[in-house]
Amino acid sequence: MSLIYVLNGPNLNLLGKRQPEVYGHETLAMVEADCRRVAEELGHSIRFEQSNREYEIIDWIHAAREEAAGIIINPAALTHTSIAILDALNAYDHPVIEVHISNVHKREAFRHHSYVSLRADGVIAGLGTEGYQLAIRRICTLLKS
Ligand code: CA2
Repeated sequence: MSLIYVLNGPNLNLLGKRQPEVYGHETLAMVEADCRRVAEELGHSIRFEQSNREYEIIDWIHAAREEAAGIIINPAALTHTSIAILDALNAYDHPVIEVHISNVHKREAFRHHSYVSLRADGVIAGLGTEGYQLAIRRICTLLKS
């Protein structure tokens, strides 16, 4: 059994509470429950975290170096700004999947660039919160091969 980290950036604690037309009706707690169920079905476990603080996300990526067989990350707005998160992920040796609930490419131009995509092994955008479950399935496939 491997541990997979699922990390979420700023404001994602508001999921399901505001802007359902963009981000859907599921809360982050529901996303966590879905991720846990899918990971357990596939014989793995998850650590699921959210923070509004960039340094905390960086600290979790550092902890993942020792503990996690893969990282799924929705860095939220830090996707478009954080070289520090990119640097932390570049020091991580296992699979990384970047997830966005909305289709960032259909939105404002400033959301079209992602620092994290320079490191990610795969990127999922616009599939709603289901993207998290698909990312877990993909990490599990990569762990088998
Ligand atoms: O589509 C995504 O998952 C994003 O990562 C979400 C970020 C946004 O800055 C990215 O460009 C795309 C925003 C997360 C804020 O989440 C909220 C959820 C509900 C209500 C308000 C904010």
